[in-house]
Parts: sequence; structure tokens; C-alpha cells
Amino acid sequence: MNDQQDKEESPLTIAAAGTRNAPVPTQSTYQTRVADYWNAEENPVNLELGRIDDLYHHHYGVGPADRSVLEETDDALRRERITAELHRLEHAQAELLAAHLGPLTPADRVFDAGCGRGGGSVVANLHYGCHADGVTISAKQAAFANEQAHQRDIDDKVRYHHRNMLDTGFPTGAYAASWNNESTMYVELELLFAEQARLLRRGGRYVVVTGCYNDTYGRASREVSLINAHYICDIHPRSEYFRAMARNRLVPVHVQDLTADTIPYWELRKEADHLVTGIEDTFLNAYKNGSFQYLLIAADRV
Ligand code: SAH
Ligand code: GPP
Ligand code: MG
Repeated sequence: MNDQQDKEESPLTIAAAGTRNAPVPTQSTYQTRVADYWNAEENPVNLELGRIDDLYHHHYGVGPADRSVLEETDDALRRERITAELHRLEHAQAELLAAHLGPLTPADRVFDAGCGRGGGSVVANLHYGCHADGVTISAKQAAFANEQAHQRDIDDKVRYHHRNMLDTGFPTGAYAASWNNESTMYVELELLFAEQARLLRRGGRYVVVTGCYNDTYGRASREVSLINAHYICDIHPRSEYFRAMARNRLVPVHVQDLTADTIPYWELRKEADHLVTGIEDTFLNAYKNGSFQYLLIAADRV
């Protein structure tokens, strides 16, 4: 956090115009509670996986799981092998998203909306050599991610900011690509896509990976509501993504239902006694009863 705005940002700031002396919150009470969650979050399922190669992800995994790790008889080694396999699956998800951002050159700039501890922007930088700006509502995550970028010696190109993704203050049209990896359920999609479309240059690429509820099921299921309560979020229906994109100059070019691809990750995570958080069965039930889907959408900014 080395630019002026980040240093000065606090929940209460003075309005620039009109009500000069009235303190105006730059984030809602809800957003402050979300920030509290992420400032306090230290789940082993995130930290132990991240420590393996200093790529810290806050998203789930995709692809076939090597369940032979469960047969390991040495207890410590078994835990280690399960942790490594879950990390491999989460990393595969990050790689899948990054592959949809390109082609990009090292001169290009990308925007990581809701960047967590920073893994996604590092993956994009490793792929393309590009510049990256990540934003998170958690000051602690932004500081952690900047320290990681410093350790990797990529802090000249990859920067994290404690900002609101709905109101970044970043320059219009400055980005060749941008994404939300499991962070759209914290915001109103109309407001988010308006900001994403503003930041992207014409012809830029936007990618989202998200859990959404399935319109064909009806409304949000019990499981979807439990996931919302667990993370303090508000999962949108699938339809809302396409409606809000169409209204904001984002035209889908690729849609992929990743539901079947993410189930092996949850089936394995469920067996990881040293890592479970208690939400595993809820995800599996939500996916299996058809009320919830894991989706990737890539769109062009027109
Ligand atoms: N994309 C990351 C992290 C996903 S976790 C990854 O794939 O690893 C969700 C993230 O969204 C958290 O970092 C949280 O701080 C962020 N977030 C939630 N609401 C936000 C907001 N209004 N502005 C910026 N970040 C927000
Ligand atoms: C992933 O973070 C979870 C979210 C960002 C919120 C909900 C996402 C949906 C797809 C509904 P995490 O890696 O911190 O979660 P966990 O601690 O459970 O691994
Ligand atoms: Mg996690």
C-alpha cells in the first residue's frame, strides 16, 4: 500500500463536494463486516495450502483429484499429501481463469477485483509478465499480498490496494483484462460490472468464476442460504450475471459450467480432518441437489 489514497483510506472520510464537513462512509456497514471477516480469517485450509509455494488462494479447486493420497498410512505424510493435492486443484482453478485472460503482453495491465491474499495476480504475472492491480476490502489482506509480491521481487509490477472494488478510483480504460474470482457474491452485480466496464479498454477481456444459484431450481435453496451465512455473502442467481453484463457492455464469449469439475475437490476436502471448516457437506449437497452451480464466464468489453 504505497500510494496516497491507500494510506488515507479509512471508513470515514470527508466528502469532497457539497457537505464538506460531513463525514461520509466510503463503505457500508455490511462491507465493514465483510472486511472484519477477512481481517480475522486464518483457516488452515488457506494458510497451509498457501505455504507450499507462497501462492495464497481463496477459491476452490477444479479437476480430477488423486484420491490415492487418502491411502497413505503414515499420519503426518497423509496430511501433507492431502494438503498438497488440494492446493494443486486450487492452483488449477487459478490457471484456468488466467488462461482466459489472454493474450496479454508484459506491457498490459490487469485488474483483480477482490484479490484475497493475492495468489491470482501472481499467477497472471507469471503467465503473461503483465502489471496487476488487486483490490481487497481487507487492509490485512492487502498488506499480506504486498509483502508476498515484495518477497518475489515483483512488487514493481504487482500491487495490492485496500479499496472497494465498486469504486476503485483507478483510471478509465487502463486495463487489458480483469476478473472476479469468487468475489462477486459480496457486491451488487450492476454496480460491479459498471466499474469493470469503466476500467477495461474496448476489446478488453473480463472473466468471472463464481458460485451461483440455479434459476431452474427456483429460488435460493437451504444449502445456498447456509453458504451465504457462512461467508457473510449473497449468492446471485445465474440469470443475474448475464442480465447485468448485457447492461454494461460485457458480451459473453465463453461460458463453462464447472460444477462437475469442482465436486472431486470437495469430496477430497471433506476427508481432510486437519483442514475441514464444516462447510464441505453443504457445498456437496448444494451441487448435488441442483440448486447451486460453479460457473466460469469470459466476456469481451465492447
Ligand atoms: N479472488 C481471490 C479471493 C476471493 S475471496 C482468490 O481467488 O483467491 C473474496 C475476496 O473479496 C476477499 O479478498 C474480500 O476482501 C474481497 N471483497 C469482498 N467485498 C469487497 C469489496 N466491496 N471490495 C473489494 N474487495 C472485496
Ligand atoms: C472462498 O474463500 C470463498 C468465498 C470467497 C466466498 C464464497 C464463494 C462461493 C463460490 C459461494 P476461502 O478459500 O477463504 O474459503 P475456505 O476458507 O472455505 O477455503
Ligand atoms: Mg480456501
